[in-house]
Amino acid sequence: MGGKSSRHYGLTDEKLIEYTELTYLTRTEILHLLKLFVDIDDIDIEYHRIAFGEIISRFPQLEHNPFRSRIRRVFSSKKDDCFSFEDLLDYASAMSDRCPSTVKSAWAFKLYDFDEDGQLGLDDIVHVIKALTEYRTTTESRIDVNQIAQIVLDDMDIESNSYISQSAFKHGLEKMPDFEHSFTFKI
Ligand SMILES: [Ca+2]
Repeated sequence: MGGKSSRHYGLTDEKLIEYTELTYLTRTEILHLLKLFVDIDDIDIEYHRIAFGEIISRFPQLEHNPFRSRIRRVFSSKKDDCFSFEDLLDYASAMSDRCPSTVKSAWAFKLYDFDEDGQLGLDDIVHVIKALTEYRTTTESRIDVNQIAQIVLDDMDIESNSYISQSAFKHGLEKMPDFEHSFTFKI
């Protein structure tokens, strides 16, 4: 090709501009992610995929994320435990502090839907609480997770069908000031 178009680790200027338009990330952030994503020359950035374990080693801020196994699953476009560069951008964009809370809550809903049936039920909430309490290590040693999950569900089950709907979930998150802070990925 050659020509005037400059390339950044295999990414054309046009593609870079497209990514700034399609994500909540700045050009600088995208280039920083690209630099960490690319390990060798001459890869095809559009098709190159990196094992999630390798992603964690390059982005250690993910290592202690209690939802890392769900992130690996939900943001992997091929569900193969690997990330393409665009998968990484999708994740970083969702976690950006410029990402609106409606978009964040939609991603959070997917992350918390452990059994992937498109709804948040009691089992999902149990998983969420377990993930969050693992994160906090030593507080009350014996908490009845099922009981807490049931209370959360009862509180947010607006349609009385034993599930938390997308809109009730979004509404519930708005009442949690910590949510947006915890749902971030500092680049
Ligand atoms: Ca579910």
